[in-house]
Amino acid sequence: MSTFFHDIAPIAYEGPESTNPMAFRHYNPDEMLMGKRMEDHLRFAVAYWHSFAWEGNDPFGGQTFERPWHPQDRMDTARLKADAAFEMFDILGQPYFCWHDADVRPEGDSFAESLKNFEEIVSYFEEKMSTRKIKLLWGTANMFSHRRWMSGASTNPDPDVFAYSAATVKTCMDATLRLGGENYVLWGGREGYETLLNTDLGRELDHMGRFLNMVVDYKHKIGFKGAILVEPKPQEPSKHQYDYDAATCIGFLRKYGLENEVKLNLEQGHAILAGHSFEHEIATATAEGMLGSIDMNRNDYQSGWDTDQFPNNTPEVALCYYHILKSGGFTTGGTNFDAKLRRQSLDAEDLIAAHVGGMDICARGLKAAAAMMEDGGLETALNTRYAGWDTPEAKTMLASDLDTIFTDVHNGKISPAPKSGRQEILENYVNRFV
Ligand code: XUL
Ligand code: CO
Repeated sequence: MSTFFHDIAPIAYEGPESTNPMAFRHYNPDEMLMGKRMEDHLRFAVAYWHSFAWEGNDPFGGQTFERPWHPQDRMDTARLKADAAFEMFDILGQPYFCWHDADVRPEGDSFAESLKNFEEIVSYFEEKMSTRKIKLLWGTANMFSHRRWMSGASTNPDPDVFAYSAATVKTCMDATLRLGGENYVLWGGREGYETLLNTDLGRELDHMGRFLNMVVDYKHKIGFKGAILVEPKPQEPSKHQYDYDAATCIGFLRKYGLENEVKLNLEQGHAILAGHSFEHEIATATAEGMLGSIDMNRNDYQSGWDTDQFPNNTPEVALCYYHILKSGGFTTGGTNFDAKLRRQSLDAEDLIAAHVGGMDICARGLKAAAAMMEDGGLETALNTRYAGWDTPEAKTMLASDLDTIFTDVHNGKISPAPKSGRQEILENYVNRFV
């Protein structure tokens, strides 16, 4: 049995005055907000890949972490890794976790051997989950790390890779169903291109649409009741990713008839890479009823790449949860920490502290968001700003035509009077809560 975190006790809520770095100061699972437990609002998940599979490498250097489960190419170390993961889940007490197939099992010499390894670990998870409350938020397939995926998965110019991708996703959906997962995620790792000189963009998009339809058909075939989610990201690893942002994904889903079957898993860092704020992405998805889940992290604002840091900015997080609460909150989705330590943060304690801090920041943001919802100040300001549209005249105008509108404007019946957007007043309002 792993004792990777041997001297770290389960993290308890001690309240905002606590100075204990290994305690929650805001995350209090049973605290009621807007009639619902905090744990049920946030639905935290730990990401297996960043916390247990990533070894600390960056483009300039290799592994910095030395864990007892390294190297990760054997089944005994895969089990040790699972032991450490569940040990951390027990310490944090978060309700969910997430994985890619490649995070949890060693790659075999053949598809069949990789699958055998995977199924053995899924059984090991099943055993561990049977004595705990921890659940699977989502499973997904890593179709971007191995060299076979270098030109994409479902968008690969080689039909054999499309087939390998389809078979891989089938196995990951089966495992997600087996573990009672509440969602299945597809992030288009290398579904994009480097240069149009060698890329038939239209054909690749059609293949991706067909692939996603196969995924949805299979979901219904096996009776998976969870949600299928796609995760937008504008670049990295491909220079041009097809799932650029929420709006691009929504357009794609509509084109391929999937708008009622697939929702979005939105990630803070990906929003930043796309030149958006996280709340923009969330509001875009909720406006279409397509918000599924979120990957919570933070990108460095200077670096310009996907730094996947743990969240540490309460005002940003508060606005994200404000839009989530406004849309009615999560259903199958939750808050997955798609976040990794800095590569100098070597210790087991760093891994726990990172999650404790992230969970606390999200709890603080949620409390601020719930307070703003209950106060209703932003909603009142919004209603006031758009009040003109509630008048019978505006409704009639909207249902009329250019000629009629022209007449009313031309004869002076309609004459716009500019009004303040009150941005600073609203920013000051938000600052009262965060
Ligand atoms: C990559 C990313 C992935 C997905 C799952 O940037 O966010 O970890 O969340 O494949
Ligand atoms: Co992600």
